[in-house]
Order: sequence, then structure tokens, then C-alpha cells
Amino acid sequence: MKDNWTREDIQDLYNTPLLELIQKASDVHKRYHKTGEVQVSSLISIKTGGCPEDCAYCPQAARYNTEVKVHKLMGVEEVMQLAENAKAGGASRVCLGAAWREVRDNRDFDRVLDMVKGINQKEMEVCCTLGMVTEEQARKLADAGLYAYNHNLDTSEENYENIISTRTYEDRLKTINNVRKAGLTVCSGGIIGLGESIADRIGMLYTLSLLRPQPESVPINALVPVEGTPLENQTPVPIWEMVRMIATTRIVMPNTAVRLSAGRLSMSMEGQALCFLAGANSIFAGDKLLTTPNPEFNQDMEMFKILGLSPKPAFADKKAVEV
Ligand code: SAM
Ligand code: DTB
Ligand code: SF4
Repeated sequence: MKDNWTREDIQDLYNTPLLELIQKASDVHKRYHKTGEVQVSSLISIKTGGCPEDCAYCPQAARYNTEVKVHKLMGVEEVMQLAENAKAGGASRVCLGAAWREVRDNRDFDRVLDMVKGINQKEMEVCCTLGMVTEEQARKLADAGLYAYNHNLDTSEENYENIISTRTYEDRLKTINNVRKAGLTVCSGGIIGLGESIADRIGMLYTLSLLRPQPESVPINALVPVEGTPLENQTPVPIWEMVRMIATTRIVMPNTAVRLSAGRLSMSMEGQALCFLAGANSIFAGDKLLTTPNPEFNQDMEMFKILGLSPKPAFADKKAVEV
């Protein structure tokens, strides 16, 4: 497996004529994955809004005037119920999201640890996205049974300060490193449609591809423009660019789960089908992402039926490793 991609290699891939690129990515996908299986995650926003950071895309940043209502950390029981519902709907993973800059060692964190333990007992994979973490905090999460930690690079190093000024790219990489040191699997990707250049998209994939090991999961989000955020008037990314980005990610990181993430509500089923053909093998299901709408669960199951896809069972990769 090639794992020393240069920026030029990635750029050449990205600029390959579209159908040829899809075909290449599809070949890689077939070689490394069961093509009919899609990993289904359900997002739960355990603490919503009021975030001190200034991420230009995010409706949860306190400084922007959006319709998001601040909600303090949910109770463990409520989260258990939501996880149960997600499992009944076919999700094998639950991702708990908090609008925090970083984790603090306090009672809220202890409560999150209880949530992780509880969901783990339900035989579901648990992922958290809680902002920056230290190695010690990552270890506590791992001990509680966490499967994955999501921390996106979001864009290239060069473009980072145009999107977020309250932390650095270095901070982001540090957290990813802490997560790795604690033995957790890493979920890290980004967003397209922020007004970034093609070179920025390539730069982000280049940085992700250099991580050792490469992230087990790479979410590719299309910006969901939200009124009140600085990016509210961004023009939506054409589906072709999403397909290109997914195909390039698939080729550069063959083993990873490429997640067709935010933005699916504005994509046709045909568009999403091309994304799956180009190597996407993971989605967020459920009618809400964190604060913005997502396709209805039944609609996604209908899409799976039409395309001949099925949800991947929980811990399938782990079992494969242990056998
Ligand atoms: N606060 C934590 C953090 O920033 O790491 C975790 C939650 S944050 C909402 C998780 C990710 O959601 C961000 O890194 C970003 O990639 C994605 N995201 C947030 N708002 C988005 C939007 N409007 N459109 C697409 N993706 C978005
Ligand atoms: C990721 O890359 N996308 C998800 C998840 N990781 C946490 C979040 C998408 C959020 C979209 C905007 C919202 O619903 O607030
Ligand atoms: Fe806060 Fe995360 Fe939103 Fe940034 S992306 S404002 S850190 S919730």
C-alpha cells in the first residue's frame, strides 16, 4: 500500500477526469472493503451551543447570532434512551458531540465517562467529539470503553486561520496525537465549501495521509451554511466536487472509513450513489446532525435498499483483528 503521497500526487489524483477518478477509487474500495456495507453512526448533541470558539462555519459558536438554543450537558438517562433508539434504527455507532473548546476535568467530564460506559454496555461503538483533550483525558475515555475520538482538521494548515482564530492547527494535531497515544481510533477529516482553494483540500488530505497510522475514519463534510454564521452566504459545493473529494480520499487512505457526512440533505440519491461508488462507506443517520437537519432515517433505509447497501455490524473491524 502506497503511504507516502506527495502533494503533487494528490493533486494529480484530484484533477483526474471524473469518471476515471471514480473508477480508480472504486477499484481501491473493492480491494480493501466490503463494498455493500456502510457503517452507520448516529449523532447525539450532548451539550449544545454557547461555544467560546470562533469556527466560521459553526452555528454553536456563542459569538454568532444563530437560532441554536444553548443546552447544558444532557443527563445520562436521556442519552441512554437516544442511543437505544439509534440502535433500534440500525446504527452501530453513537457519536457524542459537545460544543466545548476543550475537556475540563470536572463533573461534566465524569458524566460523559458514564455515558461512554453505558453505551458500550449496549454493544455499540461509542465515539466522542468534545474538543481538545490531553493524553490523560483521552486515557480516561479509553478506559471507559471509548472506541473512537473525532477531531477534524477541517481544512489545510494554510487556510486554518481564515476559518478559526481561537486555536491553531498545531493544537488540533496535538489532540489527535494524544488520542492516538491513549490507544483510541482516530476520526479526523474536514469540510469543503468554506471558500477554500483546491490546494487547501489537497493540503488537508496530505496532512491526514501523513498521520501514522492514518485515521481509521475520515469524515468529509459539505458545509451546511447556517444563518448568522460568517459563512451563511457561501455558495453550495457542486456534488461533483464532493465526489472528487471522496474518491481522492479513498485512494490516498485505502483502509479508512470515508464518511459522507454533513450536507446530505442537499444531495440527490443519485449524487450520494456516486459518492458510495467512489468509496464512501460510512454515514451519519437520523433526522438531525448536531443542530442541523439530516435525511429521515426511513429515507436512508430506502436508499440503502435501492442501492443494495446494508448497515455494517458493530465492532466488525475489531473482531476481524482479534480472529
Ligand atoms: N466542539 C468540538 C470540535 O470542534 O472539535 C466538537 C463538535 S464540532 C461541531 C465537530 C465538527 O462538525 C467540526 O469540526 C466541523 O467539521 C463540523 N461542522 C460544524 N458545523 C458544520 C457545518 N455548518 N457544516 C458542516 N460541518 C460542520
Ligand atoms: C463530523 O465531521 N461531522 C459531524 C461530526 N463529525 C461531529 C458534525 C456535523 C455538524 C453539522 C452542523 C450541525 O448539525 O450543527
Ligand atoms: Fe465550538 Fe466545535 Fe463549533 Fe468550533 S466547531 S464553535 S469548537 S462546537
